[in-house]
Amino acid sequence: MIDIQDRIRCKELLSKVVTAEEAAKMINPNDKIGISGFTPSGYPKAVPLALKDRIEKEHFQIDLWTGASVGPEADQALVECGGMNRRFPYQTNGVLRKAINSGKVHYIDMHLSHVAQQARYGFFGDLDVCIIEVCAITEDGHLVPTTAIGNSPVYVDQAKRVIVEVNVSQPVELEGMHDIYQPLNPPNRQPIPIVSAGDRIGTPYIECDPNKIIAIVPSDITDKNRPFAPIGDDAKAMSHNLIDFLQNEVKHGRLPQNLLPLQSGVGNVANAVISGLVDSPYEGLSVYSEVIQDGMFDLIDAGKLDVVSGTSLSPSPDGLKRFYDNIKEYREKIVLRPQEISNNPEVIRRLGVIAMNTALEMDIYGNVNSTHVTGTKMMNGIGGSGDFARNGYLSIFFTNSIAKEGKISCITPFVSHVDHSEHDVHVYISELGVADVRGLSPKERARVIIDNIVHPDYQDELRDYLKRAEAKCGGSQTPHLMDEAFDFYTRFLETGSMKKA
Ligand code: 0RQ
Repeated sequence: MIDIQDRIRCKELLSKVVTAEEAAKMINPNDKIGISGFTPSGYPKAVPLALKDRIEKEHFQIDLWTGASVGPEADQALVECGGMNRRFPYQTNGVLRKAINSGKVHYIDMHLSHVAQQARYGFFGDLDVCIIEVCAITEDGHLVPTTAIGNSPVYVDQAKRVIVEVNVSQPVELEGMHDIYQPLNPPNRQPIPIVSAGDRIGTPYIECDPNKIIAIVPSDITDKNRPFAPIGDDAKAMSHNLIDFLQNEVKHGRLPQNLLPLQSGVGNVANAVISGLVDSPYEGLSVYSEVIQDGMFDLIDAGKLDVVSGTSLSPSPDGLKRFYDNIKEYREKIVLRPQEISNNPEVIRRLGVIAMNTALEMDIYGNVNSTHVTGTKMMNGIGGSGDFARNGYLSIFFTNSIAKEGKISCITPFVSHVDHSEHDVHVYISELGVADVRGLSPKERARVIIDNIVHPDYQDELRDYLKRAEAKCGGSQTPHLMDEAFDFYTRFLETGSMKKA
């Protein structure tokens, strides 16, 4: 058995050490289970795998609440055995995605900052079990998380029973990186006292009543982080466009020389854009975000980034190795927080965060779809993009002008699903240019968007749509041809391409 004795510093808890199989037996059919983990990091692995084995024999289902996406040991294994009934608030697993889009799993796609408060208020019913991955248990029985915090504090607090996975693949040097703070419920809530990105306001552990801990399970299964795609020319072009835009803001005094705290979303584009800042003139940068990806390590190594606040470390496998190898240096600059604090609207607005997220597609008036492929199929989820986009000092969305070798225009007349409305976004950036729509009316916005970020193959059709919509609707605020607004999608579904024959 894996030796975890040194990591359990509260010696009376040693008697609770059991195998993953024994812990999985303590879970009941139909239980609501809240787990640690945010982007495939910091999630429990041994117990979900043992639970899958049990479900294969006994055939029952559970509901799974997380921080954000978790790895295949939970999001894939529990789907493949037919054990997952309900899942929220965010996922990125291909097998789970398929199950959601074929009606086999109920998926609730939520703003990530909302989950803790709603769980605390009982919006989703009572939480039966929390399974949390830790790197150590303190002398008082408190829990030291690993590479992600997510919703762990509230799940530990709310669950009737707590199962702890002590993972020896996670270094004990993680201790001290976390900053746990839980707001009180209204009307007793106080201002969250974070006034700069690196402020520490809480404890380095999650408080837990040792009597609630029913099992402690040793594990050495590693986080299943995913590699990023190589940084392509389009992502490089978006990054250059961003830097040009930011330089102009600094020149006009709308941003300080070291900018304001940066937030960057998930995925290849977001990672590439952050990496691109290594070649920018900025120094003394700070990050107030949720995920910490490889690009942030690049910026730290280049001496350009002073502090990074997030709720999870979500690097590629190479990036994780780089972090572990240099943990002593990186930990000085990184603060990990619960997601209700990393994504908190009050703090984001106070700090003046520059919010940078990625769209699947958007429309000529600036509404953004981040989640639904051609309006119906769930991709990942809104994640924290709404928390940051709505509350940022500057809200920027990136999109490629086209997808699927040009068969899809990522800018259409009327977006097929709205996650971020025209009211939430200030600037749109594609590989072709920047559409800065601050202070513009919808018709002005549409022209700036079509002229600057739409692919030439689709510009004429969108210009023609706008012209005819304006003619038909007179001077109306937001002209549309309702019978044609979704033609791009019907054409794509019928012919496999949005291009006119
Ligand atoms: O498809 O995977 O088959 O190649 O979408 O596209 O260009 O690789 O972009 O990895 O940056 O992901 C919006 C999904 C972008 C992500 C999204 C296809 C494209 C490709 C991926 P393939 P790229 P990225 C806080 C922030 C929501 C959550 C969020 C996301 C695949 O950024 O999930 O922002 N965001 N959280 O071909 C059909 C279109 C398309 C399209 C691209 N218009 N129609 N398919 N694709 N445009 C973090 C958290 O909350 C944790």
